[in-house]
Amino acid sequence: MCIDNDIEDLALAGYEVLTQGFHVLDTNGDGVIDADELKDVLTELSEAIIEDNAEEVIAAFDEDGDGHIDEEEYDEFVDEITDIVQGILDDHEHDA
Ligand SMILES: [Ca+2]
Ligand SMILES: [Ca+2]
Repeated sequence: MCIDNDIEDLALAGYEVLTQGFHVLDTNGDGVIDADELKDVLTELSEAIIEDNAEEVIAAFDEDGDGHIDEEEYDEFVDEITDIVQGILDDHEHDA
């Protein structure tokens, strides 16, 4: 499934935003990250994911093709995301 790469790209993009550094999240430059700043970043990320990929993600994990993700399909989705994120973290540890 090509969706795997899309999800990996998204997970990587999110991870990269968080690892770009403190100053990227500290948008008002006051030296601390507050809840609003974190919320803004997470909102932007999730909006990008929702706008670009919601239908593709549904299609990729909707194994019985009914147009919805049921609980079983959801569990597989979470497993997949977990594997991808874990893979990214493992790679990162390798590089460090
Ligand atoms: Ca701040
Ligand atoms: Ca389904």
